[in-house]
Order: sequence, then C-alpha cells, then structure tokens
Amino acid sequence: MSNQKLKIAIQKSGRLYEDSVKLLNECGIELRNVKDRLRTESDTFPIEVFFLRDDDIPQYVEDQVADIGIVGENVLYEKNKEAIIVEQLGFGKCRLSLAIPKNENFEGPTSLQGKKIATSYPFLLQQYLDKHKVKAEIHEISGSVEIAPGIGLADAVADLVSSGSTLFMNGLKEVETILKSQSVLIRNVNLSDEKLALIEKLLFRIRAVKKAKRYKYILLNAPNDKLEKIISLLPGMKSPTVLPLAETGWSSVHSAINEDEFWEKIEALKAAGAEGILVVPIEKMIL
Ligand code: PRT
Ligand code: ZN
Repeated sequence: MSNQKLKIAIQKSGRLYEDSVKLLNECGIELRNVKDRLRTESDTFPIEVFFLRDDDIPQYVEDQVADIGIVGENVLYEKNKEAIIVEQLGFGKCRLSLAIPKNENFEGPTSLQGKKIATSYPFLLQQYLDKHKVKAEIHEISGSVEIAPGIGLADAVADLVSSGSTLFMNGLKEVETILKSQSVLIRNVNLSDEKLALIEKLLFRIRAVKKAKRYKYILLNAPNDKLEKIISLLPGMKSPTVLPLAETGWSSVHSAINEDEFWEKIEALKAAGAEGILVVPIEKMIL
C-alpha cells in the first residue's frame, strides 16, 4: 500500500467555502485547523486540501496541482479548462443571465445587436452571442457588474443571479438565461488508478450524504386494523419496519420518505389513522 493523498482544491472564502467544508465533514473528513490556511490535511481521510480563489480552481485541476476540485459550473465553463465533472453537488445554485434596464424592450437575442454588454463572463457571453449570430461589444469588468447600465457604462449586463434582488434593486430585468449552474466536483482527466479509487471512495460517501438529505425517517403508531392501509402509503427501503407496541392492538411503523412527497404523505397517513408521527433527519443513507 502506498500512502498517496488525494489533493482537493476548494474555495478559500466566499459563497462556496462553507458548503464545501461542510460536505467534506459530512463525508467523515475532518480538516485540521482550517482558518487562515492555504493548505491543510485530514486525520480521517488521505486528503490534502488547497484553499484557492474559485477562478483558479479549474486551472489547478487541469495542471494536476490538485487532483479534484469543487467549483461552480459557471467558473468551470468560463475558464474552459480540461476537467471531468464527477458529480453535481446541489449547492451554489445560480444562473448566468442577461439583464437590461427595466423599461427597455427585449425581443430576443437580436435586441442586443450593436449593444455594449458588461460582464465578468466574457467567454460564455461571446459563445452565446455567436450562437445567436449577434454582434455586440463585451465590456469585461470583475465586480459590481449590475451597476454598469446605471452609470452609462453598458446597455445590458450578463451576470450571476440567484434571488434576482440585486438586478431588481439596480432597475434591471432578467431577459435570458445563458447558463444554469451549481457546484460540481471535478477531476483531472489523467489520474492514476490509485487516485481514482480514492475518488470512488469519496464519491460513495458524497452520494450517501446527498441521498440522506432528500429523505426523512418517519416513525408512527398505527392501530393494527389500519396497518395494511398505512403500510401501503410507505415505501421504505425494502418495506417499512413494523414492531408491536406494548399496548395490544397497536404497532409502531418506521420508514424513510422522500421530501418531495413529504406533506402529502403525512396528511394521507393521518387520514388513514396514524398517530404520534415523529419525523427525524437522516444523516447518511446507503442503499
Ligand atoms: O474570491 P473568489 O474569486 O473565490 O470568489 P468570488 O467573489 O469570485 O465568488 P463568490 O464567492 O461570490 O461566488 C462563488 C460562486 O458561488 C460563484 O462562482 C457561483 O458559482 C456561486 N453563486 C451562487 C453565486 C451566486 N449564487 C450569486 N448570487 N455567485 C455570485 N452571486 C452574486 C452575483 O454575482 C450578484 O452580484 O450575487 C448577486 C446576485 O444575487 P441575487 O440573489 O441578488 O440574485
Ligand atoms: Zn472568483
């Protein structure tokens, strides 16, 4: 056995930092004192963590300074570096959108012909303009893109949006989505079998954590004469667990339910005669 470590690049500070560290922790990877460090290791997994600006992560992974990284798809595609997406991580969700002053008209991409567009995403914007055969002037700025139209610097912007309130507060309206994005785990294209095996190990844990988040563990009491109906409402991993209660004629039923159908299920269970319903979060789920 060699003792190679998997090198992972994550954001040093910013919107992805906390979720990235939390994900590693939930996978059983505790990091040694992370504050103000550029690099750290873990005592619980063969991993070495580099803290970087998100913009630099695709390059680090392409060059295999890091084997893997956590970065937004928006940054990955903008930087246009070579890397393989291993898994979508479900956080850092946003979209790269075109926005224009709220009183202006938009009749599709051709409305941008000859206009000046401010963005921090020149590559993705140019790709979008080319695809729609529109010629526009791209004005690259690195921050506060949304103020550009208000100060006469541009006619439109292409910027990241999540709630939309930044655009709204700057008198802009979203007119087109160029890219939908979330954080992804990426890897270098050329890794040793040993590194790939470590990634598989990490991925197994990430999937168990992600799956658990979508499910809740539910416990309830049911009168035995209504058990059949109640059980039919609960899928469970194989089938629900049914245990007799001390009180005769009653059983305790345990199962896992998906959050998408959570409230409907609870209502249906109550209507079917379930009592003392208890819902608890699941930490990990391995099927
Ligand atoms: O220092 P470093 O370069 O690492 O960080 P950064 O300042 O470049 O990035 P950071 O931390 O702001 O964002 C990191 C990543 O988070 C982005 O690359 C996206 O993948 C993701 N993300 C998710 C977002 C947003 N949501 C988001 N809303 N990144 C930025 N925003 C900004 C947006 O630019 C705009 O200014 O939030 C504002 C809009 O938000 P709403 O809610 O008002 O629409
Ligand atoms: Zn950045």
